[in-house]
Amino acid sequence: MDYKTISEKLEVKTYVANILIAVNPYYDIPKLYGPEAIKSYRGKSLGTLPPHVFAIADKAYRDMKVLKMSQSIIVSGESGAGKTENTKFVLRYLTTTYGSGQDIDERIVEANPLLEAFGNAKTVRNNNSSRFGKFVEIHFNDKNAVVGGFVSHYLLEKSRICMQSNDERNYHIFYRLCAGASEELKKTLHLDSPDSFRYLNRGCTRYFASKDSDKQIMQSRKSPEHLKLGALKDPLVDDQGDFNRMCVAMKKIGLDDTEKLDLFRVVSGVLHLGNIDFEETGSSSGGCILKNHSDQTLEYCADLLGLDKDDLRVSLTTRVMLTTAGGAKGTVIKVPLKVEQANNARDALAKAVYSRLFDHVVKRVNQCFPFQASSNFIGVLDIAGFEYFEHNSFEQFCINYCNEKLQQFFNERILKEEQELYQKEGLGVNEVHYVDNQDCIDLVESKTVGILDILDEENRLPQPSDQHFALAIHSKHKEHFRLTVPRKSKLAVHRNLRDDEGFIIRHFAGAVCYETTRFVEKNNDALHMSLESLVCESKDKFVRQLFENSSTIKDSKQKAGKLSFISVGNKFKTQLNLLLDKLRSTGSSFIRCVKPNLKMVSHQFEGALILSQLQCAGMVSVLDLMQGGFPSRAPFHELYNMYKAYMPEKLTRLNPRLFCKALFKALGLNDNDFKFGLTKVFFRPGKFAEFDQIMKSDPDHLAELLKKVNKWLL
Ligand code: AOV
Ligand code: MG
Repeated sequence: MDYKTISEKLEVKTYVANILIAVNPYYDIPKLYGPEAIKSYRGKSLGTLPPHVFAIADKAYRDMKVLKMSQSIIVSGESGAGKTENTKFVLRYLTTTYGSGQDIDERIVEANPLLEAFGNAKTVRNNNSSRFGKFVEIHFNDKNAVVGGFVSHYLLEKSRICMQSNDERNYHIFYRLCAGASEELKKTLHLDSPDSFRYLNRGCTRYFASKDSDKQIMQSRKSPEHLKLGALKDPLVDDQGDFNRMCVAMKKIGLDDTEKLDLFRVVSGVLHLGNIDFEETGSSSGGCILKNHSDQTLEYCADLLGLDKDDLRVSLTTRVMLTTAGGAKGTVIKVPLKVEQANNARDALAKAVYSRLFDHVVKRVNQCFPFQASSNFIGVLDIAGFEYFEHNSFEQFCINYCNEKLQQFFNERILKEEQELYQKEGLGVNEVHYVDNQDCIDLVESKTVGILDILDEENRLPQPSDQHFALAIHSKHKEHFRLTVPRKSKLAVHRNLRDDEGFIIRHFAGAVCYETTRFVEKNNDALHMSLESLVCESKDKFVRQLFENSSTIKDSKQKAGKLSFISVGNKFKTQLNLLLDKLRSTGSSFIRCVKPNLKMVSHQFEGALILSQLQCAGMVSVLDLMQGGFPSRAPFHELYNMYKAYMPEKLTRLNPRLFCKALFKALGLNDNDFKFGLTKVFFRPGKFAEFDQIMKSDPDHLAELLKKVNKWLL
């Protein structure tokens, strides 16, 4: 079939084995997801009704109930493919169908608008792109009714807080607050024209990597349209309406006005912080001072974050150092910062405050659906898929490492286990070859020699550098099959990079060239000591709480002078391994989301684009296996137990396997549709549902059929 025919035939969703492939339709189909649809999928076996995310959700629920085991649903796909929307459908389905009928059900659904306000942004790939990963658990009690929820979050993209690429925006909350706040609130928060905020009016700028220096230079690319609209207003996004919807959601999950104001105050504080400008003092000490016009901004920012404005000024323009010279060892002195360093300090503070605020939002959301006793949970993982851009940095490195781990899990679950089962059951199905990616995972996460540890080691050096880090990787892994130098790239943009500017990893989904500029900086979550102590001692209780568990501040005496280090990469590794342990302890289902076109429009299917996504998702190897495989199965004894009650007495003494053989013969099933293993019967795709249908038909009919079994046996 050519692509055109495929796209004409392609419906929104289809299954490969028990994996749902969901194509983003890019238009609302209320009937497909409405209350009627939700009702119709309740309790139905996979395959009885058209493929649907509700069918996967229901399967997870039934598996949880029957197997008494927690379940996970892993939703993957590239940016804009529909992961977040499908995740929301799963949550809505489960809370509507199996909820307790109390506030908790609604709260699990209504937590999303709040999380999205603080963690989503408009990008060129998706107007509502999640810039963090999440695993949402719905917990059930021993009667299998919803009792609560829990959200874990991963890797919020921090660079976006201070800078956005061309045509992209900062987090929604900033624009929503500017557009939706009442006049009074705007006055309290000193919110002026949103275009006047540095952190918001840069969505029309673009970074170009400079060839002759590692520095990135910024070039303004304001389009006339953009100037007219201003950075605040995006024609595709309704900030004011979204603000109101967000406030309703906040209320529903139980946030009171004080808490709401706390959030808005810190958001505004970050905006004002971004507007502080520095200039050289011109003195021999080489330091910098705040530009004249920044005084008012400094005051606003200090006021909103509960800081002393002079302390803030000093902390932004100097750094605490520990002298070792002239016998005065251990004396703390203040070293003036250059303009560029002060800019970095300001941005680092903004990122720290905002990311702590996001942590708080997640924590607060978790408090709104607490649970005491949980028997099992169904977790839904919504995390960015494999990414490959022209320029790839630390963020892509982390995301792709995560996808290697998830791919391994997918392989383990779907391919390895399937193959092993066929062998064990003696089905005689051909062996399927798939690439084991453990070597790639080791390259990233092994102790000492793994890239993450090499990076940490670099961060701990007195003078860490991105170049030294890149060279260290190449020298440690000269012969590694998965790793190579940029020169060997197929693409010219990468071939221009020197060995100390990047590295290429051959991922399961393709080779990606990572540019190591700013890896060292991005791997460090710690603030300069003086900034850290400043916020930790804020007069504002809320701000103080955000920084409560700050590890760096405790041993400040020893660390003064050194830039302390908190590893972003290794924290992610730890989180990820915990997540995988969790996934491995659950039963799993997979939803692979597909983006039909790059224009984000409905009814357009770009075949090559879709195919490459299916390849990246490991679907091709699954198809190979399933083509000759038997995705549904039922143990003989289960079938036997299920129908024992209908059997004449003497037959109940029969061996379950023999009974099943008789049953299938009597039902007149086609021999090609199933296979008998040692302990189970295996069905070709879709055939289990047919069988299930027959068995679930009316009792008289079933009795008729069982009589036939009887006859055949005798
Ligand atoms: P993503 O989560 O996979 O991207 P989303 O779930 O945000 O993608 O989907 C992107 C957009 O596609 C949504 O805002 C909707 O407009 C549309 N869409 C997706 N699924 C459906 C559907 N089932 N029906 C109607 N419209 C849909 V990212 O978070 O960027 O990786 O970081
Ligand atoms: Mg998303």
